[in-house]
Order: sequence, then C-alpha cells, then structure tokens
Amino acid sequence: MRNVTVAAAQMGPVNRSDSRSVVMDRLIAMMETASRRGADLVVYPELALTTFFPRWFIEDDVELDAFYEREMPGPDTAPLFDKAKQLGIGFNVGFAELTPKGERFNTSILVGPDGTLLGKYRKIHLPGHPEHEPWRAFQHLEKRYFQPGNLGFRVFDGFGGRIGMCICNDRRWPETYRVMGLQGVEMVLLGFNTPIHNPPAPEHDRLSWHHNTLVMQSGAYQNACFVVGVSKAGMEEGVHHMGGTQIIAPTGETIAVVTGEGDEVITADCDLDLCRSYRESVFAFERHREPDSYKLITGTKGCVTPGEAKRIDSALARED
Ligand code: CDT
Repeated sequence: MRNVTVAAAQMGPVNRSDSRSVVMDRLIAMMETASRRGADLVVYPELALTTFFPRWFIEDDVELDAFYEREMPGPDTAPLFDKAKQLGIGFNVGFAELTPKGERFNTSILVGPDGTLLGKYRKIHLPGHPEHEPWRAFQHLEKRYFQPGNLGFRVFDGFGGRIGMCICNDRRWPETYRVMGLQGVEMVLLGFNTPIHNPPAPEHDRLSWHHNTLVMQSGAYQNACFVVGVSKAGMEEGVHHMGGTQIIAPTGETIAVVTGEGDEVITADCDLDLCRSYRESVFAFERHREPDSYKLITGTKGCVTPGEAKRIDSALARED
C-alpha cells in the first residue's frame, strides 16, 4: 500500500479587485485545513491567484500584465510557499506566467513538502478564440492571452508515486491522459475554470457537470490513475462557473466530491497501488495496445477525408 492523502481545495469566486494577499489568505486557510486532515498534497484551481481574466477583452497592456506572475515564488506568493514548508505539505497551483522572454503561458507547478519545485506544466489545449467577439455574453480569450504550452505532458516522481499535471480544457482530451499514462502516471492533478454557459453551444450548458465528470472518470479508468479535478466555482464577475471538484480513483469512481460552489476542501486517501490492478490487467499497455493502428492520432490535427486518411495510414487502404 502506498497511500497519498490528497486534498482538493476548490475556490469560490475571485473578484477583479481582490489583491494577491487576499487570495493568499484564502489559499493558506485551505492549506491549513488540508494539513489538519492529514493531507500530503493540496491541489488548487487553474489561474487560482486571480479572477478568470480571459473573460474580458483587455486592450491596456498594463492592466493585462497585472494578472501574470513574473516569478514563482514572488514577493506576493511567497507566503503560500512558506506556509507549505512550515506545514510540510506539497501543493499544485495554477497561475498566469509571463516569462523573461515575454512569453505567456497558463501554467501550474508542483511543489514538494520541503518546498522543492518538483515540476512545471504549461497548458497545451487552449480553448476559446483569439479576437474580440462582442456577440458573446462574455469572452474566452485564452487563445489571445496565452500560447500553447511547450513542455509536453511530463510526469514527476514525488509523494511516493508518479504525478502528472494538466489544466482545465486538457481534461477533455483523451491524448492528455494517455501521454501521461504511457509514462506510468499514478495521479493526475488538474485545476479548472468552466463557465456553465458556453456561448457558441448553449445547448451543452445543461450537461456541463455531466461532461466534467465523464471526461475525468474516463481518463482515470482508461489510464489506471487517480484524477484530482479542482474548480474555481460560483458567480465570478457575473459569470457562473461550475463546481464539480472531485477526486477519482483508477476504478473510474468518484471517491470525494464537493457539496457547494465556495471555498471547500475535500480529501481522499489514495492507495497508489490500486493503479497496478488496472495497469497489469485490462490496461496492460505493453500487451494490449496496437500503436501501428493509431497513425491518424499524430498524423493529422483535424478530421480528414477517407482518402487522406489512407495516405496517412496505409493500412486503411489495404482492402482497396
Ligand atoms: N479554462 C478552460 O479551459 N475552460 C474551458 C471552457 C470551455 S467551454 C466548453 C473548459 O474546457 O472547461
């Protein structure tokens, strides 16, 4: 048995006017709760330090830059790192990153219980649109404010197991989990901000909770790992973000779930050895996968015609 007690620290809304120190106090209060409950690791949402600013078209660079971190820890975020070290608890937190070269990423980091940086992830699947679309009730400008992550889906040894990270929209893509699954991931940590209303497809709104659970449970089961999904929830600056924070076992079952849309800590004791039961049977990749038949997965970005598919994967042309 290899137990990791993980805490998912869902956040209620963060207002545009909230300073980093106000947010730090909330994150630290939840870290203390997690620690009292015996957690080894606490997981926070995507862009946890600020409001979800991609909902606005922001033309003023100074205003926009204020949402990004230039260093981590920096003067405003050091209290979180200090508290974690004092409590001996690890954490995963999402934030907007502005690099010294001027690159902008939607990033998360994994910090060990001794304060060591164990890993960094930059969001790869960026949803939304790059230009202002005034017809929308609110914007989703991640494609404008961030570039696609350039660090791949790596996994990191820590907490007695193998830990991976992804962020929000990544959770909807099977490739996300599989690339980490192929590196033996045992626990995927992911924060999210999901408006319940999706302006281009409002017919999906009633299914937002269902889709959230569906993709994370599938990712966990099909890749024999735990998934810890953590939301920034509630009515944030007039936009309703779903809750749905939950911890999922390799069985595909949700083993802990929030009850509301505010700041709330849930915990679960996760025996990482449970992953083996699935990885050594139904999902023994080395025995059962057939990568020669998956050429379209990396050979094309969008849908192709059957004819183009045959050019990419000659096996598809074999009976012609
Ligand atoms: N932050 C983020 O990636 N949100 C998206 C909203 C897209 S609308 C379906 C998400 O996938 O939850």
